[in-house]
Amino acid sequence: MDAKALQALLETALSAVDTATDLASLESVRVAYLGKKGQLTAHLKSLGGLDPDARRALGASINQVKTQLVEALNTKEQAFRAAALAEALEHDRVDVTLPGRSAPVGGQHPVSRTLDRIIDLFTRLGFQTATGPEIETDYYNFEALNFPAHHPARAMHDTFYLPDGRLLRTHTSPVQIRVLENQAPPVRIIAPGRVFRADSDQTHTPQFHQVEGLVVDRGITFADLKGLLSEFVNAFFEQDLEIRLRPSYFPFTEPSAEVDVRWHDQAGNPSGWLEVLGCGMVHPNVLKHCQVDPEIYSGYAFGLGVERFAMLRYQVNDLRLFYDNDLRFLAQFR
Ligand code: 2NL
Repeated sequence: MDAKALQALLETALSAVDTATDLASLESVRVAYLGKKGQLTAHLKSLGGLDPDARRALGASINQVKTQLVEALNTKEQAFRAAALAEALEHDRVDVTLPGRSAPVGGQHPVSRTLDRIIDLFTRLGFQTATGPEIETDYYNFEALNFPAHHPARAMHDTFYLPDGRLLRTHTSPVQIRVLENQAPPVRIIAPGRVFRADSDQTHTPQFHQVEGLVVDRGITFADLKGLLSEFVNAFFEQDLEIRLRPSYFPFTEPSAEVDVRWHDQAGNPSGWLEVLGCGMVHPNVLKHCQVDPEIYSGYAFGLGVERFAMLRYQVNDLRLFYDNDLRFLAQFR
């Protein structure tokens, strides 16, 4: 290949660039000359067979041609891109009158709604809300609540223990113990919160929510307790419900009782008793642990499971639905 032939090749290539009509045809020109099997590439490969002087001279010329061609290709490409942009700016339009696409709206979880509702009702009944740590010591979760050291009631609680001997609270009673230690009666509080028990089946999840209540003052009686619970149950279920207190046992109350409400079927006929709460008069040993004199003060306490109240209010028949986080379930509570 001589200089003349090289010049002819350059001219043919440049005119091909010139006549390219779009980016695709421009790309085929680039491939035809500069691709792996392109014409210019072939010439560069053939240099190997020449003697050094000829190789140097022809190599320089080919590279010069290559540079010119690349420059022409780039200029043309930029022109095509600029034209495409100008065209798009000219003809593409955004219809600002189109309605927007709405983002999906979330809702409050049914357990949170129920918890808020319970707190709201007790607030109206004159209760302050107290909170405390989810990790507790044996003293606040058991000892101060009159669980004897090796009492089987501790085992009943299926406690999660930490390696250092602390534990995940099995009820929110420790919150109330802390308040009673720090605040002289009258005390009128609820303690809502997360609690933990190593128990899992259709009716138990290892983590659930509880609201406990505590009232300590001079002259507090079991009748005060029953009256309060009756008010609360009627307010929560928005109907006049009959309640029944059935004798029970908790280490921290004496006497202790389970609270049943007379439930009604769809037709409004009574369909039996349903247990909804546990309660009792605060055990004198619990008051003593908090430096409260049981000769002067008395108190009542109660505890309820928030998930249970949520199931009754929203007619949910499986506790686990609350924690599957299936949006088809949750969307029903917006
Ligand atoms: C239940 C029973 C109950 C209490 C909780 C309590 C707290 C203190 C002192 C005495 Cl600081 N008692 N709490 C009393 C009776 C029952 O809960 O079945 N809960 C779901």
